[in-house]
Amino acid sequence: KLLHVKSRCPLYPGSDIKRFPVPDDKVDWTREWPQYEPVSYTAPSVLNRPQWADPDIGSFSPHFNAVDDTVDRKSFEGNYRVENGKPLNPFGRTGLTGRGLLGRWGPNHAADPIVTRWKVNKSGARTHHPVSKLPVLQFVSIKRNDCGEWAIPGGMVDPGEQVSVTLQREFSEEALNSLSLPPAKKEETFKRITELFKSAGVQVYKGYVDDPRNTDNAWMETVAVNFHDESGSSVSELPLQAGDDAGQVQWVDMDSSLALYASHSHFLERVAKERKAHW
Ligand code: RP5
Ligand code: MG
Ligand code: MG
Repeated sequence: KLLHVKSRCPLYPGSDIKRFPVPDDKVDWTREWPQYEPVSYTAPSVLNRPQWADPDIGSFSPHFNAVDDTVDRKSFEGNYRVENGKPLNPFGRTGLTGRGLLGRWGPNHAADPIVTRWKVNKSGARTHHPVSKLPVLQFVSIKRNDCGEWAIPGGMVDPGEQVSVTLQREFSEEALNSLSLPPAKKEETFKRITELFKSAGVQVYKGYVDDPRNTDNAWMETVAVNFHDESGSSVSELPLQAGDDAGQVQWVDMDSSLALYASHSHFLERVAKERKAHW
């Protein structure tokens, strides 16, 4: 099992809260550790009860490990434990209890669209990496406004929403700025992007995300799907424009040295292997 690292980042994102330091050998819940004194933190933006957030535990006792009304509280990682009414992170201790910036107790489901094309030279021939000798893939990457890190343009699955819809919606919002396009452009963009996303895509990952927002009681999970523009003539032609929670957007060469948000480079590695591309 993966040893989460970003889920133990010393400073909790968007705050001045410091996590209780958890060494590698104390991550697993089965390791007894009476000295463990995690910090409790739930961001004011979550406590304000926006429509995407749960109430605090106490008066509220949702159905964990189940689809609760329209909210999917099942984990891709199997049944998680619930202790004193609170779900426990299946990947172990994080040094922080409560929900931090996450709205849901337990799993917070997201979807990550990995849109790729082959890198080509001026005459349109595929570019091969000098060391691996393999063709180089490029993916659409956004710069997150919250932390400034480059990432896949993913987002949360709305209650009851099909993952296929989330994938297309989040890509359109963050990489094509669909929310702010004039109506005519919006329709044209929607048509083009539906063309690419109507293919099933290749699912490369489904499960826990090592996200810096994770806590002992709330964590990110995702379905990462690759939509590949083989001929370079579908999305490649669409003008990229950052929108919603993205500050910048661009095609980025895929390489193992990329430092990306959360465990995103792990998902890209799967895409590279799948398509026999450079990594
Ligand atoms: C990551 O957070 C997921 O992999 C996904 O990319 C993202 C979803 O959160 P927001 O972009 O909506 O903040 O864990
Ligand atoms: Mg979004
Ligand atoms: Mg997002």
